[in-house]
Amino acid sequence: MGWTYDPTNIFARILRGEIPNRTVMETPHTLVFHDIRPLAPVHVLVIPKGAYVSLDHFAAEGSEEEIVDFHRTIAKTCAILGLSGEDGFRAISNTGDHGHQEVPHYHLHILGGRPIGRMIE
Ligand code: IU
Repeated sequence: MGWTYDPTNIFARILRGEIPNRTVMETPHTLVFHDIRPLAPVHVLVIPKGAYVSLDHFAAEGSEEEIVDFHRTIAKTCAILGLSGEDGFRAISNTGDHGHQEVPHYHLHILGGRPIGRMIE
């Protein structure tokens, strides 16, 4: 598959420090920040720092180090934000046009702090 990364997308600009964000945590490979339009009491976005368009792009072409770091960071984020108990949370990755992805830099939404319901619209 060929993925073309647009370096002008808003999350690339956040990663370059051109736009501020409310950071939850950061590692050499991963950034977690609060969504500017939260849909739940907790709504954060986990993004790789590398130039990946989407979940499938990251899964196919991310290095093992990046992929492990990304997922360990999810676990740490859940602990920091109090989501690791039995109440749980939802993780979503909107992908492409059918998935209604608006920002073309891979991001995983993590939503919690209330029952999220069956689907997010
Ligand atoms: P997507 O539909 O999965 O691509 O959602 C993008 C998300 O990025 C959406 O929830 C926005 O509120 C969020 N967001 C943001 O946090 N900061 C921004 O500057 C912009 C979008 I633009």
